[in-house]
Amino acid sequence: MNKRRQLFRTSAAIATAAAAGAVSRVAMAALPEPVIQQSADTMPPLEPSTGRPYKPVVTLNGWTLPWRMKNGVKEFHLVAEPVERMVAEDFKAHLWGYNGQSPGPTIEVVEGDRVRIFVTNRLPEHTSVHWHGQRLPSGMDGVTGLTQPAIPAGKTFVYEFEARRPGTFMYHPHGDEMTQMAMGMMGFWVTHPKGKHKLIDEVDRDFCFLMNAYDVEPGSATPKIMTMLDFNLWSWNSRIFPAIDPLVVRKNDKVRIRMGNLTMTNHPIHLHGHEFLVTGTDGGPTPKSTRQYEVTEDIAVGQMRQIEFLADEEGDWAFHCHKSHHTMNAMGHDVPTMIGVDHTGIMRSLRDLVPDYMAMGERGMADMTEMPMPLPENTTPMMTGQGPFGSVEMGGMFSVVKVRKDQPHGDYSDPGWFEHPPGTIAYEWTGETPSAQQSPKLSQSGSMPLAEKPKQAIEVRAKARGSRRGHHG
Ligand SMILES: [Cu+2]
Repeated sequence: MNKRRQLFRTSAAIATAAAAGAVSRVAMAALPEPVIQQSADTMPPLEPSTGRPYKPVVTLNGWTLPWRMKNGVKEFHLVAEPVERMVAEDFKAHLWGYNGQSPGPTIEVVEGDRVRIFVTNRLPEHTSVHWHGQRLPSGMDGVTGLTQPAIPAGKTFVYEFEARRPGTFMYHPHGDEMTQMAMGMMGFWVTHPKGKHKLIDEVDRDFCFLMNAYDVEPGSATPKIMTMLDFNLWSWNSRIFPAIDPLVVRKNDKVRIRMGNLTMTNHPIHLHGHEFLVTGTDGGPTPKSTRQYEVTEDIAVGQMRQIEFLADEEGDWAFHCHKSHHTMNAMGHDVPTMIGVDHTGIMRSLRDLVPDYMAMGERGMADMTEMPMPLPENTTPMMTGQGPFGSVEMGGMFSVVKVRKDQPHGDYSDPGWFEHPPGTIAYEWTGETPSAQQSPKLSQSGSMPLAEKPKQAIEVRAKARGSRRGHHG
């Protein structure tokens, strides 16, 4: 038994003792023992051992909550609590979550299942759980003040309903939501169809993750909860690339990816090398007549989407949010654009004042990935991720769909980088290059960046190397 679980058990035991023996051991056994997850790794699918059969999902950098059957009811135990989440290697965030991680565990049930969820509140304030998108009795909808009293700190509430329609859902608090969701409280829910469903195909791999966003000052660990739009960490399941696991599939696998958006903005999610169908939305499976092939699907705030494709092209395929600022990490917002600004003169005078001064971004921001700049404790570089050809220059909401012909069925382990067949990689032209004809309009107007005088004085802020990350200038 791990330390954390031991602690929980001990505190549960103390709580029992404090109630002057009112709660017997038998009563304690009335609750399923909470299962706590220590790892931020992608856990293998949890094959159902009881209840109706289904093909389980794989939660990216996450896991599925085990349950127990009690008199035909599927019982789960969620524990809302402060957690330490590894958002990236060497970057720990102090979040709130469920059962040891943020997001909480995925809950998987089958259409028609009777579900009972015990929610124990170990947060310093009250909470509730809203089962986003489900058909259920109004009093089970989890809206603090409207459909139930809040779950006070230290108390356990019980939710019970039938999972009436199959599809992709989420759960999150509905009480002090701004704080609790900014702190990472959310989880995924999948209701599998009972038997064959004419709109829900069987797939070989079924992935899911939530989109979330945090504002964590470089060097600190707790998100700023008042931030409304200017987040600096755009994450999938509270992980940022390159710490988001790849989606590993076997060539010709039929693949489903389920996503939910609990950030404050929309995310156009883009897949390379394949076309997909949107097979499910908030309302469940889409009618087949409405499906069209896409390579990008915009997912609005509070929405869930399912996409499906046949992975018939081998390779390492980028899969990411198409808002380019969402594939960045720990970014400062007040960095001026320096492209085309010649620092040469000013560099000399600035180096007299600040010996370590570095000019940033005069050729674009790609230099950032190669800059050996010391970072403060507990943060992560802005654009990283080493690929086989150098830096991927990405962070945030980015992963790789790895399609391999020799990936064993049901094996999710990382096969490494794709070995491209000879003659299939973009290559450098080494012959003659005819001198480019410059557009007459451009040369007349003299609008090349370096030739243009800035209309306003450009403010250049100098900071010594090793100063707080994200404020380069
Ligand atoms: Cu995005």
